[in-house]
Amino acid sequence: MIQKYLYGVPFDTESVVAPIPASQGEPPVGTIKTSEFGFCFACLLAEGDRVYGLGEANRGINKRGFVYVSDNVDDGLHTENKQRMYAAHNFIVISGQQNLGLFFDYPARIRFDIGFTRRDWLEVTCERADLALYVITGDSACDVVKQFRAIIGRSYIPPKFAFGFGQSRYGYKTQADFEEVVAKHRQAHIPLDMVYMDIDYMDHYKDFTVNPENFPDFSGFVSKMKEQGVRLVPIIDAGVKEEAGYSVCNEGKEKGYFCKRADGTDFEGTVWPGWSHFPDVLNPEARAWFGSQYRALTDCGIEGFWNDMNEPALFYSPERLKAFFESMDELSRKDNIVQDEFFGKVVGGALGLMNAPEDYASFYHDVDGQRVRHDRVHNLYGGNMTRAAGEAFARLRPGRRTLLYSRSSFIGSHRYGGIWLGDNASTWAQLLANIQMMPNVQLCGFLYTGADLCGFSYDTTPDLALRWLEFGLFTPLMRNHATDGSRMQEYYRFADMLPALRKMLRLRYALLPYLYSTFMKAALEDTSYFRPLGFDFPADPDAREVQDQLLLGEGVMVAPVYTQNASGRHVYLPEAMKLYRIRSVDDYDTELLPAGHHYVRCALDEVLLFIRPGHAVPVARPASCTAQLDDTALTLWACPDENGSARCRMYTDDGETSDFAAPEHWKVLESN
Ligand code: MIG
Repeated sequence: MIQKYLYGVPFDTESVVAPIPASQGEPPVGTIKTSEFGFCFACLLAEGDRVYGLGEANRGINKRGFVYVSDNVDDGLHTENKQRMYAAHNFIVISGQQNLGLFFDYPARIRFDIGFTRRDWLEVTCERADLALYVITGDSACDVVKQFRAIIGRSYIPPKFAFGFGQSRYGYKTQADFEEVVAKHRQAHIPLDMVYMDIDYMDHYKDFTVNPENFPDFSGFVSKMKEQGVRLVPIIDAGVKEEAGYSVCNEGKEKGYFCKRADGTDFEGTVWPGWSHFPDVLNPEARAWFGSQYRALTDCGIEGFWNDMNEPALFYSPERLKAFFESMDELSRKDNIVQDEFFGKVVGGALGLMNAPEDYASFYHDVDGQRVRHDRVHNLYGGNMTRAAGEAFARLRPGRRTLLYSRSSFIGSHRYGGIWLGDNASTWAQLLANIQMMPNVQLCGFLYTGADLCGFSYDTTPDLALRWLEFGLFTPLMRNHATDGSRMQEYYRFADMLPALRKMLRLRYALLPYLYSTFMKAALEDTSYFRPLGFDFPADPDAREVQDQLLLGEGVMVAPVYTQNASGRHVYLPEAMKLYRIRSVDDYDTELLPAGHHYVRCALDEVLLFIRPGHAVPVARPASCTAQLDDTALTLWACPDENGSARCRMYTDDGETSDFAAPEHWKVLESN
């Protein structure tokens, strides 16, 4: 059952699409306080309660024991102390004696104290008491999530090529750079479907332009790559460069489609292009206009994009930079400064220029003729940039699927695109974070997700590259991405690991019939792709505790190794399962393991896949790209039930059009 409670005058975030009448009175759980100082929901947590959700957030699958803040920020250092990330996914599921979902439909900063102040206490607070609270009760955590998914609308479905492997790096610049990356993958017999274009493909970081010297015939290049089975996927940033003569800038200014200062002039902030304007994607007209700009690239044959810097990130505003320089000027005239001045004004002043709350409070959106200050709707910005693109693709490429994912998001934008998990680092801790974030992100509706494999910042190592791939090969979005200046980490660079890396990438393609079917089921039936073990085995205390194994679709469990120099790991089996210890699609051993605790060997070049009783996994022959994949010639990996049979519900389609409903997409494969 879903109940909705309204407080004050909520901003219409459009997160929820189902019409739900508002209930009167108090919610069935917790206490609520509202005042001019804000809103507070509080309730007791029972000893055994797990708290799932919050999507893209720090720490474990069970969020208990920390404080999390939804206040979208461009912060690439995801250490355990951090409270906020790029996204606002304000949905939690409390699972224990009862199963309860809470969705706080609120567009600005909101704080979740989940057993941080007191272990037995949950408190959710925000500054203004204008919001909708959805309370969902159900028989199980799965049931609660399914009900939630049904009211927020169907998750975005990418084209099938997006389930292939994508190579990316901040720093690829010229046509020759991209050609080299493609050629080297092909030479090394590494499958490849996408190469990502980071900001250096643009002309001076101007959105929707392509550097004419580096790409003399861009359309020709796009189709040449496509002939080789490779899609080029360009990045689009939120900030539009201020430059006389740049048509996107001119038009946006003329039509009044950029965010404005209090005095009505166009707000300016600095990001990669230098001084930039921010399209007012909360205004439907401006959103349609910004979305239509993608046409410059779809007209060249581009079929996919990633949207970046859309929290929106602000390096600084001209006003604040000037004020900072003035205060430094003043300090520099002193003979000596006290340490408070050094740390407060010099260091703090410089760091405080970025993503400053004062800047977010200094510009406005135009929503239905109302002026809305940005900080009051801050968390909706990135998701509405994604929506701008998603809505535009429905016009520009009707009936076709377009690859799209975003860095910043809120629940609602899952209908228009996926997300990647932002700037992680090449550390083992971040591999675990990737594993732990996946189920929570997905229960918030974002099915098409993944993290930068190998890690984005710092230097990766060959073993981390391989171990991370051994998990990444199961994630819907599988992309290797790195920052400029870090160690080169294309998979073909790791001579000693190459045979194993290649086998793992080929394994991904072999598993695509299962992974794609699982994704489509999750999207079309509001079920899950990844989920915590506690969802299926809530009565099993050991299963509920598991923080580093995931159920994957109906029939599979994964247990990745995420520790350096480990050649095995502890695995908990809530039921008997068949272990496939895989070195490659043609080289694996199997073992039927009873329920219980096991130490399972898993050498560096092996991956563990567990199949549940009665289930089968269809396996294809690996291919060099998704277009080459033959999903008619399948073998079944299976764990028979007590009657000796195993099944898989398989989904196939053309991977390009949006006719999902046809019953002929489905068939049941059986092994006896
Ligand atoms: O300020 O475009 O998260 O994936 O490579 C950095 C350059 C801007 C941040 C993205 C990252 C991308 C990078 N961008």
